Order: sequence, then C-alpha cells, then structure tokens
Amino acid sequence: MRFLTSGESHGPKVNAIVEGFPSNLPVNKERMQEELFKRQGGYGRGRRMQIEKDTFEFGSGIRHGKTLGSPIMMEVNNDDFKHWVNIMGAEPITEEEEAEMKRIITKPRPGHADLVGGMKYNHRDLRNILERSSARETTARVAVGALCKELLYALDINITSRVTKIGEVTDDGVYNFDELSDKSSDSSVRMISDEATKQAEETIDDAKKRGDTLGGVVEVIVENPPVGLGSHVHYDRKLDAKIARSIVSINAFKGVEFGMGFKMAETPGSKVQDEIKFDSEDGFYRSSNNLGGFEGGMTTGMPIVVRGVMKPIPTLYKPLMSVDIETKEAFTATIERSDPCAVPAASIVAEHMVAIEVAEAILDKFPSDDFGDLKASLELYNKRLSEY
Ligand code: EPS
Repeated sequence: MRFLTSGESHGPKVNAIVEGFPSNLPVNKERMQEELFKRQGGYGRGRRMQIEKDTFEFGSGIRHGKTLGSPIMMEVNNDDFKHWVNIMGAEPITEEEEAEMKRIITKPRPGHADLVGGMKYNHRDLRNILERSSARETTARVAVGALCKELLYALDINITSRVTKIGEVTDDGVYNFDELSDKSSDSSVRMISDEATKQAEETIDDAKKRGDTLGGVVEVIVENPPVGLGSHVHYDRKLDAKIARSIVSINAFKGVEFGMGFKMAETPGSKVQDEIKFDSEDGFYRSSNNLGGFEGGMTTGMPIVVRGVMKPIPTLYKPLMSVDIETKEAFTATIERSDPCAVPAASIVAEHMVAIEVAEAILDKFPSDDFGDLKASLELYNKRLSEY
C-alpha cells in the first residue's frame, strides 16, 4: 500500500490517493467521517476550524460501500478558499495584480519551513512554502488513516490515542484500553483525568493571552496487533522505525519514544526487558510491556505504545525576530493566524499515522488483493503461532 496527499492550506481542496488497498473490505464512511471531525476539535484551536467542515467524499475505489481494489481517492474541500480565490487561484495573474495583493510574505517565521523552503524552491513570496507546509495537510492523512482503521477494525485490532502533556500539565497515568479510548474522547484536550483537563485548558488560555503557543506529548496505543509485523532482517523493514518516521513526519513533531521510552536511559537492563511467560491457553506473552510492543523491530503481540513530542506551534501572535528576505533588515516575523495549542488534534493525526503503518505492515505480510484471502491467511498464521 502507498499513498499520496496533495493540497495547499488555502487552496481549493486537500486530497489523498491510496493504492494497494485490498478489495471487498466494507467501509463505514460515517465512522471515517467522525475521525476527520475529531481532528478538527480540541481546546486551543484557532478560528480556522470554525470555517472548515472537513466533510470528505470518495472520488474513486469504493462501490456500494466496499473497496474495489483500485486506487481510492478521498477529497476534502477547503471552505476558506472562497476568501482566498484571488490569492490562491490557479489562473495566471499579472505582476501589477500580484503587487496589489499585498499578501506577499517576505518575513519568514522562525521555526517554520518558510525560509529554508523559499531558498530551496527559489520563491520570493514565502506563502508558496507555508501553504503546503501547513498542518492543514494532516486532514488528508487522517482520511487515509481512517480508511486503514476500517481494515484494522475488520481484523479486531483497535487503536486509540491520548494527550499525556500540554505545557507543564502532565497526565500520564496507566489505564486500560477502553478507559483510554472513552475518556480521551470526553476531554477537550484528550487527557484522562478531569483535573488535568481543567489545568490544561487554563494553561492554554494563559498562553493565548500572552500571544504564545504550547506543545506537548501524545500517546498512541494499538491493542491486539498480530505477532511478527515488521522484520529484524533489514533496517528499513523494522516496523518501530517506520512508525517513528511517521510520527516525526507530523508537523511540529520532534521526538518519539516507545514503551518506557527515554526513562530506559536511567533504568538497569534487568528492569527494562519484558520477561517471557507461557500460558497453555494464550501461548507466549510478556509479563510487562516496557518495550512498547516491539522486539527486533517486530510486534510482540503486546500493545504498541508510542509517544511523540510536539513543539509549540511556531506561529506566534507575539512574533519573534526574523530578517526580511528582500530588505535584509531585522523585523518581527509575519503574523499568520494560528492555533495556540494543537496537541489534542495532533494526537488524532498521530493515531492515524500509526494506523497507516500497522495496516501497511499487515498488507505487506499477508495476501493483500482480496480482504477475504487476507483474513483467512491471518487466521491460519495465528493458528500456527498458537501451536508454536
Ligand atoms: C496552520 C495555521 C492555521 C491552522 C491550520 C494550520 O490555519 P490558518 O492559517 O488558516 O488560520 O488552523 O490548521 C488547519 C487548517 C487544519 O486543518 O488543521 C499552519 O500554519 O500550519
């Protein structure tokens, strides 16, 4: 399976095309749509999300509620485009018209792709960079992830996400999967404890008042992954490595950890490795899950537990110093409308990126033309493992 996304933040649409997805998988469009709505939510989002509806449509690959095996196209309209038709339209314009627009951006924002992208792609209007580097693109990724989640549901594999940190507010208690899934959906910041939710809302309000932004940590949990997804035999087949890449590819993400994560640095080996146990009913299992569900780049069958850290969004209402690319003079950076905190939304994006990687690993390992063949093969494989 592979996929591409396209679309500029204030252009007409964002799109995704997924190729290599099996035929005969029923898809629940309403359930997929809910995922896109969830990405729009979260305390700390800016005004843009009041403009966008993010309803998606299938353009190909689905017939009568089932996949055909052909490329699946999904598209979402940018409702804000109607305010940007002159600035973002595809029609050519004259130099005078361009100058009149007065929306040309020459003051790169520190921490964004603006300056390096402008240099690399030789643009003197930095809007040509920021339109694509915007996190608006993650709408399309969630659409792809939602499709992948349909595959995972059909195989009885569940996935959820939560926020464990926003600014200085931490909420990293241990809960079972259902509690995590239910309570994160009830919280405005996708935290589990009510007290932490309240504190996080306050800290976001405070940052907003100061014209500042906040980052945080998100956690994704996959329950019931098959044993042996990914492979130890080559670096680019290790599934934990692929997931790490996918997490860091999300806008503003800077780091990843699995299971016990960075605490492993200060913990002796005897307390890090998960001891192997055997039960005549359940077969092999681990007595703990410090390694977050991976050994040798392969799933152990324990839940996948992965966290990612998101830096505070670099678009600040209290902007930092920058240099104008035309005058070369020091200026405060351009203020673009922004979200004071998008960590809750980012947890939904992370969940969907992990769903994509897990689905892809399943499609790599099992026959993937027809969903029925895939399911039968997975069942046979699980039977073999139960007799190992
Ligand atoms: C973004 C800036 C804001 C965010 C946007 C990402 O958009 P705007 O500049 O239109 O106010 O709302 O996120 C989305 C549009 C989205 O769908 O998540 C940025 O510069 O990255």
